[in-house]
Amino acid sequence: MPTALITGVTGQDGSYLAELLLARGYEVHAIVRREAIEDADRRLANISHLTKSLQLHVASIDNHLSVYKIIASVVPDECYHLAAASFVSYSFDDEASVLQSNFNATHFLLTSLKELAPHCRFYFAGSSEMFGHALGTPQDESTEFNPRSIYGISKLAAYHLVRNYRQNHGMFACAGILYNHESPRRGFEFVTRKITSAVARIHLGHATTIELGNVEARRDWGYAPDYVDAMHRIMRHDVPDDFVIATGTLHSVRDVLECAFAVVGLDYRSHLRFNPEYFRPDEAVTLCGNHAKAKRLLGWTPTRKLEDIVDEMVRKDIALLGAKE
Ligand code: F7E
Repeated sequence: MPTALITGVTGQDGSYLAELLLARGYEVHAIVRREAIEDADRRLANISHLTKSLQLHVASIDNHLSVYKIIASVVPDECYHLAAASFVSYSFDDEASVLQSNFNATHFLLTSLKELAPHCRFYFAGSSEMFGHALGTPQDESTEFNPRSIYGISKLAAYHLVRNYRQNHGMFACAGILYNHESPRRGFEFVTRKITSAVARIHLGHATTIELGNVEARRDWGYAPDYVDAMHRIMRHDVPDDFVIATGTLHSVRDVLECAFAVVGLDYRSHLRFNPEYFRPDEAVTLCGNHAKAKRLLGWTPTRKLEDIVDEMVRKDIALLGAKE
């Protein structure tokens, strides 16, 4: 039975990945923070149905010694590094912590694996934000990186580290360059979930409005379970390599609003308020990915349209809120 180690298991992607690996016969270990264990109802919600099947290790991946000890005891065959400060902010307040957690943790994992489990395959969760002010569209694996946010810079720095471990240390280290991907397990701070949870509140009479930033902003939105499947395909490919995972289709935040409110028969225009606090000034360039390489070499294609993803999210949010009433 192969052994996998996941960081970021409590998040959207980590929880779907844990399900996928368990279903495929893996022994699955995961690193979780003490704070998550102490606030299990809220912070382990995405994996509450899996906790009996998972082997959880309580530690912070910001601590090199903790990471080293866990790798020494698990000796994984595959390591999926999904944990990250993942909210894209253009404020300078949290620069140090974003840089630190996104770069250092990747380094601690790679260096420990190199010493203790050099056979282990390593997956790094790269992001379309690494393309930033992209120099071409749609972007593919040969597009030059030009990050515009500290998040993008931190991911790009860690990505270069991953490539270095592959090229200079011979490790099976690879990266998925993932575009936005959504599901009912998405964090509430991201725009799709912010919208679908607001629709649920409005529908059930708990709220009347939603405040957003730029509703003309466009994104290449896919379905999180598809993207997790891509991660596994990347890891099972013959050679370590990097892949763009995207749908190649753009939609605006306004499209998401329209789809989400339509599920409950409402017109978003009666409920939308603009709040400049959520407006990101530096978004002139729209990112759209070309997944041709993943299709050709991994047989991967996206399976869901945005309207179906949003429909599932709204219905789940209504059920969740309804159950609390
Ligand atoms: O923003 C616009 C906002 O926060 C999407 C992460 O997974 O994908 C994600 O990052 C768009 C942006 O995701 C609001 O300006 C308008 O254009 O859902 P988001 P993101 O920043 O694209 C990338 C690929 C990652 O790697 C990240 O980890 O929506 N927008 N009004 C708003 N966004 C938010 N959050 N809130 C608003 O009120």
